[in-house]
Amino acid sequence: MSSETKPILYYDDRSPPVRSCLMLIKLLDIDVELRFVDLFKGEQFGKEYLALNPQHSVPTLVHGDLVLTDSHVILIHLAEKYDMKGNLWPKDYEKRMQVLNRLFFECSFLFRRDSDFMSAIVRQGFAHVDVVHHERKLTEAYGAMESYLENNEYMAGEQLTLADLSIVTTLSTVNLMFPLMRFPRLQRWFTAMQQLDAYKEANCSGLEKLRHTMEHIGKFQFPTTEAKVEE
Ligand SMILES: N[C@@H](CCC(=O)N[C@@H](CS)C(=O)NCC(=O)O)C(=O)O
Repeated sequence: MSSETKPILYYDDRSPPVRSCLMLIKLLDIDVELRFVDLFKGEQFGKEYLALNPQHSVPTLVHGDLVLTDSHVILIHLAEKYDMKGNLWPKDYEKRMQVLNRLFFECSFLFRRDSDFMSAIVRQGFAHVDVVHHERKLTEAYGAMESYLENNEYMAGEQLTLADLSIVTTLSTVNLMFPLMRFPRLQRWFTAMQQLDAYKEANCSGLEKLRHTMEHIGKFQFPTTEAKVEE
């Protein structure tokens, strides 16, 4: 693998894991070629894409001979290559493990629950979705994040890391439906994240597109919009 080769990111920016990668690319000003894969047209099932990523998901990053098919690994790889100061992916072992712990939380707990909810809306239409069930699952995840912030400014310590980028895009998606009122530390952290240029430039438009798509397919309206969140 040559790190001089330009990375290629296969993306659909309605996807929260994609938006985390886009935020990092903005933050580190990485020169990346972007190739759109329209999830709602089923382009992830195309033969060529499946050969690259049999999980038929976005994001996928191709960097030289390396093919990475999970946003968390992509974040780590790009930080290893381009975050020379080690701010977002700390050089200190314990701090790094803390970041990794939160990335796994996002992957296996928060995103999974968000994805279960969104998939239910797409499959069944909103009118048939057990919203109370999903609200319980997702507010439990809010509670976990509220405790992560008990002694820390950010999700994995006192500085912005990959953990915050990974979590915030999914959180912003869940927040379209379930507000953060009962979670003051999480609300404060989210408001701070919304001020980042990388958030404004790499999360807002994909989030808005997702909202439109979900409302159209699910035949309903989310109670919250990003504009309302920022008030
Ligand atoms: N753990 C993966 C999850 C990726 C994922 O599930 N992406 C969804 C969009 S949010 C997707 O591509 N779904 C299309 C499909 O499964 O066919 C990551 O973080 O990259």
